[in-house]
Amino acid sequence: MLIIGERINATRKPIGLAIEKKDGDFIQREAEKQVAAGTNYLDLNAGLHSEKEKDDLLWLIENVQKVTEVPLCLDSANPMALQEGLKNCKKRPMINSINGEEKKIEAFLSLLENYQGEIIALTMDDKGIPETVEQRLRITEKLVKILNEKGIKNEQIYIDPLVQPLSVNQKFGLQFLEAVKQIKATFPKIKTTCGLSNISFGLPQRKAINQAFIILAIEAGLDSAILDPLDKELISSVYTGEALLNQDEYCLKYIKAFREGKI
Ligand code: THG
Repeated sequence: MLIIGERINATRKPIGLAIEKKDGDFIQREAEKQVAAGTNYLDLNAGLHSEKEKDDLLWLIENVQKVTEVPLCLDSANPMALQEGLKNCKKRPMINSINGEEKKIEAFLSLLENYQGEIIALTMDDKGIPETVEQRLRITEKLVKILNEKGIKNEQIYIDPLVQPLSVNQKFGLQFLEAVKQIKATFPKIKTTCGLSNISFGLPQRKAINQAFIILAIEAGLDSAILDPLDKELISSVYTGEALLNQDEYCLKYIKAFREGKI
């Protein structure tokens, strides 16, 4: 399971404030803590609607790269911000994300000329997030076709079938898991990811739900998740889930994580 650390996200109050005050030390510490916890990528999200998003994203990139070489995951819906961000990453970052919206897709695709890195594609289009697993699969097929035409290989693609809150609809958990299974069965080389904690939004004891959901998602074939790597019990769920589901030969990753104090 590839872990993408979610904590540097402007929608979190302390991060929003640090960006506003240009408190680079705070951002650097958030990066270091997640790296120490074993994150494979660091998600950087500079905020949704701000016209400063591009500059703020560049500032985040600059600060994080001062303290770590862990690759970045540029989390933006703004093609200009992503384009400038890509130019300023020392290591090839992951792009988070593109989706099937017709008006936007051309701008995103022009970013991808000769792009060798990984890219997250959301299963949504002009009609928003689809209601059924079937529609998610149709959007996946469309996105894969468009990306392949741009020279992006299936191995570079992470499909995000979009986790929605269980508090809104009791079927949303199962629907996500089913979407992961079908996407993996249809496109064996394609990987899947998600923003895990969306599942528990609006319910008490969110961490308990996140911890259970990640195990079910690993069983469904989820390859990666955007999550809080400082949630030690959640990380324990990742390692126990992988060991129990034959994704950890001789339980070596589990034992190593224990020895390193990660679980
Ligand atoms: N898919 C993809 N990218 C994504 C998402 C997704 N990026 C953003 C988001 N969803 C995943 N990242 C976060 C980052 C922080 C928090 C949740 C998801 C977070 N949430 C607490 C809350 O919602 O209450 C806030 C608690 C706090 O302030 O610490 O922190 O789905 N591809």
